[in-house]
Formats: sequence, structure tokens, C-alpha cells
Amino acid sequence: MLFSNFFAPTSKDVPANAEIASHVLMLRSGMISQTASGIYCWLPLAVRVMEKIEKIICEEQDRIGAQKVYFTTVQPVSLWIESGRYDSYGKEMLRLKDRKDNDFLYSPTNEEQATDVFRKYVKSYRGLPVMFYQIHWKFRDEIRPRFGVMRGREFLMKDGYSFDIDFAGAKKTYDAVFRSYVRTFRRLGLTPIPVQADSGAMGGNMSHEFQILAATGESTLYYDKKLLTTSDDELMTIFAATDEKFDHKTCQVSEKDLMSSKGIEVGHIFYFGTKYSKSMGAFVLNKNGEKIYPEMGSYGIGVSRLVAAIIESSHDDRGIIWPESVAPFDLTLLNLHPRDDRCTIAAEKIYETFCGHQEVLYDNRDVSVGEKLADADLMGMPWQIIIGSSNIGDGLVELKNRKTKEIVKMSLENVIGKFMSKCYCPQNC
Ligand code: P5A
Repeated sequence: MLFSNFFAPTSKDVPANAEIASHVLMLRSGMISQTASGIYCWLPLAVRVMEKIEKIICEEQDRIGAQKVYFTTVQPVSLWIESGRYDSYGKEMLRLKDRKDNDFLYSPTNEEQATDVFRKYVKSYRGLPVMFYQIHWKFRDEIRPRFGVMRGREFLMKDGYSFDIDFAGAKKTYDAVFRSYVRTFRRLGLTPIPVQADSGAMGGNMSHEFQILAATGESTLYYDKKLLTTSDDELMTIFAATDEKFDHKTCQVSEKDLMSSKGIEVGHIFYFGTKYSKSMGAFVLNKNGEKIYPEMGSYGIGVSRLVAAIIESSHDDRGIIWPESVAPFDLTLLNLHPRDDRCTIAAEKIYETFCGHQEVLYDNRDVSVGEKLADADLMGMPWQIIIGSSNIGDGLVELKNRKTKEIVKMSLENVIGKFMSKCYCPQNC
């Protein structure tokens, strides 16, 4: 991608209304544009990150047999009247009317719709277990939208819904999703802290939040420091709690192992048994021809929130530092002196060689050296290849690691070799 064609309205100015780093950096790097309180347009740089996050989520959902669908963003209220949630959901629900005066709502979540699709088609125990998921926009009329897309009113969620024949099956599914969420968040470069939680508006009696540590998080967490180093299978059994549930007197963790920190909730999973299947009459017949109401769970990841949460956990005073797995481009190629033919020939050689192998943002703009260097650090690609008049005479370019800030001089051939030999096999060897 040529930077001269790329729609990334970057800015040096710190926006007045942005309180946390991710909000400032998303605005300054031209990732989002506010339309109304808690409602944002997503611009190309942000979309590239979101699509990488979505791909990782989809791969991990596929691995546990969840199947992708699209429910709708607009739902008839009748489904919610059946489940009993129409009145209880309250003012966060955006209510709509069509031209015939029929009542609709914009989906804040889709338990009812998932149950409706299930009951129409699955009539026998043979159709179980089954799990649907989607990655789709939600609207919640939050009383206090804040921190940019971190707590928006319109936001992108991965939401999954599972149906099992009995509690044992449902627990197995819940545990599989739990482990798959840990894998997903780790692949995104994050350290998830699973915390036992209340199930609130979703109902039910088993629930975990997935928090990531960040000084600007809205939750306060207490946890056993073993959580940061433990294997996946033990995670569910190690202590972590939010401050609402934490009690110093009953806490079993020793003083030296107990950590406290702020967290951002990036995921939340729920087991709620037959709450929706019973209220909405979604039953199947078991082997003996008896009616069984499936045991259900629902599983959410805040996809748009994750973009901000990743920035919160990975930035410095110059800008964003993207983990490689979600970086909008693999590298920025900076041609510091585009009017010097030697620089332009070298830059174009790299750009053309990498085409189809590496995702490159080629800064070919006719702007100052300072602006190019500042934008590259602000936008945060993991690597920068910097080509300037002073080095190119010796056949050299600079390779900068955005995270460590280390800069090494290399020959043009070596820098090409380094990136072209990168292995992309599934084992990531
Ligand atoms: C689980 C999937 C649910 O809605 N129903 C379907 C369940 N859970 S939840 O905890 O309410 O939301 C899931 C995740 O969505 C993110 N999230 C938000 N992101 C940005 N702005 C918001 N206003 C917002 N509200 C929720 C969170 O990451 C949450 O864990």
C-alpha cells in the first residue's frame, strides 16, 4: 500500500476529549472518526487490525466446532417478550418501529434469536451438541459511553451460543470455549486473567470474565500471581476476583502471591442452563421420545474493544506498538528522500519484492523526514525499513524494531533476505 494513497488522517495534536492512551492514539493515527457519543466510523488502519483479530477468533472457533452465522442486527420484539427480557433489559435497548408501526430493537445480544433458529430446525437429540457464533455489530445505549471504542454504544462483538443435551455436555462445551478464549487472547499478544463473574443480564449460574491487565482498566482485580505463568488447564482453578466479590478475610492466597491491578474486560462467557430453551419452547426429543430442553451457554468477545485494549497494553510515548499477529501491516517502508533517485530505486525494489509476501505500507510521500519518522512510530508497525541519502550511497538501509527501538544498518540484499526467508508455515518455525 502506498502511503500517498492510504486514507490515514494522522495528527500531531492530542485530542481534547480523549482521556486514555488508546483513545488518543486511535484518533491521532486516523483509525476512528467519531459520529456521535459512543458511535465511531472505523477507518482503513483500524479495519485492517479488526480483520486480523477476527481471523484469529474464527480460526479458534473453528477448532472447537463452532459454526459461523450472521444473526440480524434488527430483531422483532416478540422474541424478547417470549424470553421475558423485553422489559427487564431496560434503557440500554435501542427500540425501533418500522413503517407499519411494528416494534423492533437493535440487537444488544442474540440469545433469543439463536434459540429461535435452533428451535425451528433441531427437533432430535441427534442434532446436539451445536454451537453458532457470529461477529456482528451490537448497540447498547450505555449510560456513560467513554474512552472511545472501549465503552461504545455501537460495538463489534463475537457472540457464540451453544446447545447441549445435558449439564455434563454443557460443562464440556463451556470448558472448551474457556480454553479456546485463552488461546485466542494469547495469540493476540495478550495475557488473559479469567475471573469468576456474575451473569447479570444474561442469567444463569456459571460465568467467567476474561480481563487483561492495564492501568486504565475499569475493573479492579485481585489474583494469585501464578495466573501469569500457569498452564492453560490450571487457569480455571487459580484464584482471581473483581473488587466487588473480593473479601480479604476469606481469601486463601498468601499475601506475597496476591496481586492487585486494574483490568479491561475483553471477554465474558456464561452457562445459563435451560433459561431460554424453556421460556421459548425450544425442545428436542431424546432417545426415548421424551421432551428435553437443551442446556445453553453464550460466549462473548469485545472485538472492537480489543483493538483499544491491545493498544492500552502495548504503546509508548511515541505511539502504538502492534503485536505482529494483529499489525495492520508487517512493516513500514520509509523513503526519507524520495527526490533522491538512489533512495527511490532501493525503496521500490523492496516494495516490489515484498509484494505478495509481506504487507508493506510504503511511505512514498513528499513530506519532511520528521513527519515520516513520527507517523511510522505513531502507527506502530512492528518493523520499519528506513532508506535515506546518507546510507544508501554505501548500499545500506536501517532496520528498526518498533518495540525494542533497536536500529541496525544492513545491506539492501540482507534486509530483503531477512523478510523473504520468514517462514509462514502453520508451525511458525
Ligand atoms: C455473551 C455473548 C454478552 O453479551 N451475550 C452474547 C453475552 N456478554 S457481555 O459481557 O455483555 O458482552 C461481551 C463482551 O462485549 C464487550 N462489550 C463492549 N465493548 C465495547 N463497548 C461496549 N459498550 C461493550 N459492552 C460489552 C466486552 O468485551 C464484553 O466482555
